[in-house]
Amino acid sequence: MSIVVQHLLHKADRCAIFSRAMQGSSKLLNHRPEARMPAIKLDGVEVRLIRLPLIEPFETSFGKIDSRLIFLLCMKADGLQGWGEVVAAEEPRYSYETVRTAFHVILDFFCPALLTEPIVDLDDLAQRLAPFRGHNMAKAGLELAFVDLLAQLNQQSLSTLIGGELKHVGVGVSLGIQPTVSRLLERVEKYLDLGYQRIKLKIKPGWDLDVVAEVRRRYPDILLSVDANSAYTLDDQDHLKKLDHFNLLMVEQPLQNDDLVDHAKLQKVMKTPICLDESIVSQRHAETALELGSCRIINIKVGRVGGYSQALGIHSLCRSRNIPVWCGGMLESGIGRAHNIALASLNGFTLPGDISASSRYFERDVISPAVTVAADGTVAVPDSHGLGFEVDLGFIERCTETRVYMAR
Ligand code: OSB
Ligand code: MG
Repeated sequence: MSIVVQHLLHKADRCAIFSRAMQGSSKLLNHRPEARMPAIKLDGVEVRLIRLPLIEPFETSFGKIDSRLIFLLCMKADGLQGWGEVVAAEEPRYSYETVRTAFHVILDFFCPALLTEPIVDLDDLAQRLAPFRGHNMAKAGLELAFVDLLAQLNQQSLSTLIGGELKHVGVGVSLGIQPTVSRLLERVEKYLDLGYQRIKLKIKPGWDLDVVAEVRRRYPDILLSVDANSAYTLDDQDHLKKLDHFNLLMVEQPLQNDDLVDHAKLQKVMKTPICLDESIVSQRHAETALELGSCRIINIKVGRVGGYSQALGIHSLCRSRNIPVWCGGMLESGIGRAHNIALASLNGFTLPGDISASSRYFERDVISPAVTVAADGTVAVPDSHGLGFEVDLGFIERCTETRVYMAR
């Protein structure tokens, strides 16, 4: 096993993460199920960190960001390159994972577990990462890259490979907290004019009922939802119940990020469907949430749940229980977004996803063509092999702050 680290843009604070020598692969991880098809022997995995400025700052109940440090993964095998993205942020606010924790676990543990022996299928990959607790976003990045490889090897689109049937997916926009209500109303108008099917407003204490009332007054009939990113507790239930006046499609993650029980209590007293985001980190959590009645809708993010293997399971579970699901977003680059589009093409994704046009996030995207939203608020599901978009390597190369290549 060899590793090459390149610091392209030197900064003192970035060096710490490279200071440790690579560990050898663990003997515990060599379990492999019976081969059913030719296994894929990875030549290596490349990690790149690239910084993309956001077109406008994005503010939620946990803070404001004006750029994304995008974590790209490229798996190489059989002369092909499979691309994935780790959606972790720089700070552990939405989740405990960060770009640095993902970098650490991928290079020190996950890659060694995958490079030692050929990978039979997605299940095999998931099984080899399963002994490592948590770090779902890091695991998902590898699953995405692997699924892109599989799709190319099978000469299928990502959507076809995972069983997607929709040719166009409905999309909405997630609008951050704005400096003023009038700024927010401008944003709402802009995205409605562009055709987006649903508007989601980020809320927090002090930016909630009045703001939602104003948007609803201006737009009595639009699909409107709110996302609190865990900014309240059950003590706020009387306040949260007032959201029932606004005919919202859902209220997303009102309570603590790791809670299921209080959400069930809240759902009992609220008419508006609760949608869980942060609280659903695996299929098991989804099963428990449905059992307890913690929500009536689930937002599926491949990153949050650890990749396609869990996301597909949650989708099937929800379909069998008539629970609508939709595809969440993490301000991904086009690579992560291409995977989101594929996921959202599954039949159970009946509500518009947080899948916006590339131009909603970045001046320039890492794929071409850029993702666009049609006037009817849909994004076309590509049918060419793999991601369905060209990866713009020249642009990626120019934006790369750190590149690491780990070879078998
Ligand atoms: O809670 O859905 C969320 C972005 C980063 C972290 C959490 C969330 C979000 C969004 C943005 O709402 C969705 C998008 O990518 O457009
Ligand atoms: Mg959310």
